[in-house]
Amino acid sequence: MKISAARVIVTCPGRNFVTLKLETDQGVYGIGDATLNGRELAVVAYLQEHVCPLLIGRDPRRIEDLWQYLYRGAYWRRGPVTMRAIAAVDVALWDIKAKMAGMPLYDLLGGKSREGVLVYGHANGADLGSTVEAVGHYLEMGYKAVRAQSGIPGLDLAYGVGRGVLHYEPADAAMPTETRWDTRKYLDFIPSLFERLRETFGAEPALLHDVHHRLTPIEAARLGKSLEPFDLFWIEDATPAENQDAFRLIRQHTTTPLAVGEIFNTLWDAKELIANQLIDYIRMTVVGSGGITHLRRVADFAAIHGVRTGCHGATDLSPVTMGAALHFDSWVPNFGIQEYMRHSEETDAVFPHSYQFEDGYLHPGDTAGHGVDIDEELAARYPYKPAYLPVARLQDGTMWNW
Ligand code: GCO
Ligand code: MG
Repeated sequence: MKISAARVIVTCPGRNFVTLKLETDQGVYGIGDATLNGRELAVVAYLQEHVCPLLIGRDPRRIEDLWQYLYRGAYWRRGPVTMRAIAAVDVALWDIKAKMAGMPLYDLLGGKSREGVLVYGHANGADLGSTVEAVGHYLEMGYKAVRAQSGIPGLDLAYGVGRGVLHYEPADAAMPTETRWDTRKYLDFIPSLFERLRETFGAEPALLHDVHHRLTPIEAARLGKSLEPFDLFWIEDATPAENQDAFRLIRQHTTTPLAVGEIFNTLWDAKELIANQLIDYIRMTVVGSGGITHLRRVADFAAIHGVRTGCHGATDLSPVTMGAALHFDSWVPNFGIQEYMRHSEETDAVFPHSYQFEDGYLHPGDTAGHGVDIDEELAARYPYKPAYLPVARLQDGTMWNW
């Protein structure tokens, strides 16, 4: 059996997605997501110029060997561009293998460990009142876990606050939108939001919050401490994690669970965090971290240190990643939760899929493979459109972390 074609498909049904399609001489094909939000064409070039030519004629059944070939063989390891390219190949190969076996991917991984995949939705509002309303809306839809982000009094354009009720799309401009940040205003406001959410909705719903790398370790420690009475499921990306040791300080001060990892690319980015039990949830997912082959290694390493998974699932992760992640989530023994930011109708039409939401859980479906396809004719109607993520500056203009 041989790979006969490797094609990169770029489409923008409301936002940009990069998809790799691998065809074989036996008719069966597989697809993988390679989207890197705001830097999409770097991965397109990496794949088209440097990876696709290497794949033609190779045996698609040798997933592990191909992974090692692309990782070790490039000499230049790791990083968001390389690991997304490898992930796209890997996910497409797992798709092919599962289709050949006539099994849903979760069966090939070891079978289901649970009946459904617990997901959290994104509630946001321009102020406290509208955020409370938005959380109520998600609970009415059946969600059991909701992430709450709100506009901060005195600040325009807070992270995570969208323009519609169900859809939040940060990569919204041809040049990066400039936002302003003020840590004190934020730290003063956020506990009152979660206090109100608990008063309104009681103890039952799981509540989450994304700090989006904005705080220093000691500020993050203070936030975690001040949120303890409201029993959060997690706070995410409380401080940047290039220095993994930074989490030690946060951990010493608070029992609020910590999640991190959506921008990590390999186990090495998380090794100290996991081995020292400085976090509770690892947020890496298939597209950012070298595909299923690498992610399951991360999960196994996390399992022996009592860390659970919480895969990233924002809209810039295409339905192909969502499908593959749901098979992974269905199998992985140390599953925690899955993020689920709904895609637009246009995106869902370009990527027909078998996964479904029901009563707070997502189900991957029983189609052979990962259960997500691409309608290439429809995809061709939405040409690539440059779109950047915003940037953040402090009130005096100093560059900060968005
Ligand atoms: C999340 C993320 C996203 C990112 C986005 C960047 O937790 O879902 O923080 O909102 O900002 O994926 O491309
Ligand atoms: Mg996040």
